[in-house]
Amino acid sequence: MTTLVSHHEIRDRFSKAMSAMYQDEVPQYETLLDLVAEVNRETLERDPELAERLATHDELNRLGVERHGAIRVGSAEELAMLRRLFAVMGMVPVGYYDLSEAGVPVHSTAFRPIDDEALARNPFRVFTSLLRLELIESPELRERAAGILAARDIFTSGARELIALNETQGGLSDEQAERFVKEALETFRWHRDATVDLDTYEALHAEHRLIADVVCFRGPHINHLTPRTLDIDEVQRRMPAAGMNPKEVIEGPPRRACPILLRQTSFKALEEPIRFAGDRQGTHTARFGEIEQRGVALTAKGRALYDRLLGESRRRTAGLTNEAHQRVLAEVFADFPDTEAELRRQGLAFFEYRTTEAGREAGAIAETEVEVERLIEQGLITARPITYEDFLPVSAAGIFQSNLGGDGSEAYAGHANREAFEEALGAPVTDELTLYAERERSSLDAALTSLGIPPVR
Ligand code: OOG
Ligand code: NI
Repeated sequence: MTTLVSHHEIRDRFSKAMSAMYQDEVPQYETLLDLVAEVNRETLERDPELAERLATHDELNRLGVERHGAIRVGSAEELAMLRRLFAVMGMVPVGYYDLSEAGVPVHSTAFRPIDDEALARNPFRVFTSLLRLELIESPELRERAAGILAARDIFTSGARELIALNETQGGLSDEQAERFVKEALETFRWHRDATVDLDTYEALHAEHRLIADVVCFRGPHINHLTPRTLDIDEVQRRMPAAGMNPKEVIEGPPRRACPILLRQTSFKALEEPIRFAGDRQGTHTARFGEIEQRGVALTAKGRALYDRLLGESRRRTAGLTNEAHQRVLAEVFADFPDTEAELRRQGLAFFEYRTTEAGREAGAIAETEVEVERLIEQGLITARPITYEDFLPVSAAGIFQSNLGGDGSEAYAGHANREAFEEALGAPVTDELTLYAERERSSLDAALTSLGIPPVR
């Protein structure tokens, strides 16, 4: 019998190997990691309460390892194989994101771990986009792109073997896992040589920069990695002095007492030298570094309010500097409750419940009709915000665009097509709201049961 290492162990090793490779390839990313670590350290020193809270909820461990990456692929076969590759690391497709509306001809999912323990260990996620060739207008160019994509194999034969082995064995041995990490990493490596000549690159580039990025290279180079910061405003402020060129505005909600969803910014993509077929030199701009600050996951009701307020603010923020942009956002988001109790009472955000020491001592409670808020006030249970583990399509489009250059934000007529995406993927994507709701529900049931109260329905 082969002893298998856990999928989570493999994910942890892989994410570290990926980070080391990217620091090596993009030295500015290493600078960004240092800056984020410095700001996180200072934030925790300044706010011991936050430090304590993160520590008691298993969030401190993951802070240092936390990151996400992003890749873009060109065909159904590539996407389906990636699904099997990520499964080796306990990562499954969660969520469907349509970016065509924002003028980016892709749709996407995030491969990520889903259970609590796995998230606490290493929540590494990869935002994965599939190019929508059907949105290329010229049939001739569309066929050329499809032909180029069909001729490449973005996986090593070693990776393919180990992925199949994982499926038959239900996992990998330690030695196989080591090899897997090395072989899988090859898929995400940067290539200075394009597979096409400069003319082809330019034709595809003229159609959309992103199409050239996906089609003209041997593989889907990792295009950014993203550490998690506790104070994104401060990192954004310090970026220029550290030699980085930040994108204009921080995407997502404004700064809040109770952070919601996800805020993101990046340093802009670097222009890098490329050798094209036929030995001509050129450049390509794809790779950048991003940072994120995560807050509480919102319910469907909370998300609808977020989307409405963001929509309102957009009309007023066009072309503003980050400072002014954030001021407008703060004003508009005054309508979004900003205390945990209010977020809970109005059913806007997801929480995880636990019985406290006092609750355990109190034992069974006589009444059957008890309000959760009262139990919290009495100190019998606690509620903590469940971290949002996913992405935001409007923010993602902003990140795409600031790194693709130009504003190119004309919407494609093609709309969301989740069925086509799942067909290409070879599996349905998991609904993220269901995951948060289940986590909340089961934690509340357990807490109430421990107090002898029948679960509320
Ligand atoms: C993905 C951009 C989206 C995020 O964090 O929202 C993204 C890409 O540029 O491929 O990474
Ligand atoms: Ni990202």
